[in-house]
Amino acid sequence: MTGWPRGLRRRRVLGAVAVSALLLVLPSALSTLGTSSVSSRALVIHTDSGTSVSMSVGANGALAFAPDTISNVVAGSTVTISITNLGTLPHTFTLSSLVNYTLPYANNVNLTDTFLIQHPPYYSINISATQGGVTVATFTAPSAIGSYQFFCQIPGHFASGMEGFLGVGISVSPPAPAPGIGLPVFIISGTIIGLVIIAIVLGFVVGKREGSKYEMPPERLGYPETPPPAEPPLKPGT
Ligand SMILES: [Cu+2]
Repeated sequence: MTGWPRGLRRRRVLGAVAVSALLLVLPSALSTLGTSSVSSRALVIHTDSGTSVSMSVGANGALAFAPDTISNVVAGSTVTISITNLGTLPHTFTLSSLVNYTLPYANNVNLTDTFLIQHPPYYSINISATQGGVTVATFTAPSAIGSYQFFCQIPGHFASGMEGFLGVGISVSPPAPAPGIGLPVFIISGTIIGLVIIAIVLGFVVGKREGSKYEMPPERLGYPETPPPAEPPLKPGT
């Protein structure tokens, strides 16, 4: 290395910093993309006669309820949930009978079945698989104050994050993201994309460096101008 002009060297360092920052941010950005397909919206309305909720499932193909939280339901009041299926898969809205208990995610896709045999649901309804179909669930809210988990009973759906919480007399927070395959897949794909970017950048830098040996005019690199090649001697008679 025969000394790079300062400006060029600074640009290379800045480029390396930018690529490193991208590599750090990319996997988490991609994993955010993967998990934020359905956001919770304020569609819970409380009136004297109870709580009414407009909910959708299967938005953008996601296995999720939107919203996935129903807060501040009055104990013993009537809850009416209108569930629109935006996809074409069958689902269930199944409300746990256990107060302040969160069924954890597990790799066993039949986990909810096992759980529900031991703890029959407080309420459960099949959601029509017809795209655009609306299923109306009406039930009386539990009498005990606290958080009640609801989920989809179709095998694999709960494990993919199809769940939420109903708060009786309290405000509830959305469930933790499902571990699923989403995060590892996005970390792996993010890493591959990062490696490809490194390869492209390295190829560009090395190529430029090799090319500069032959193509970059010395005066542009700030070197003293080399004398022009000696002209061939004039042939006699011209
Ligand atoms: Cu489902």
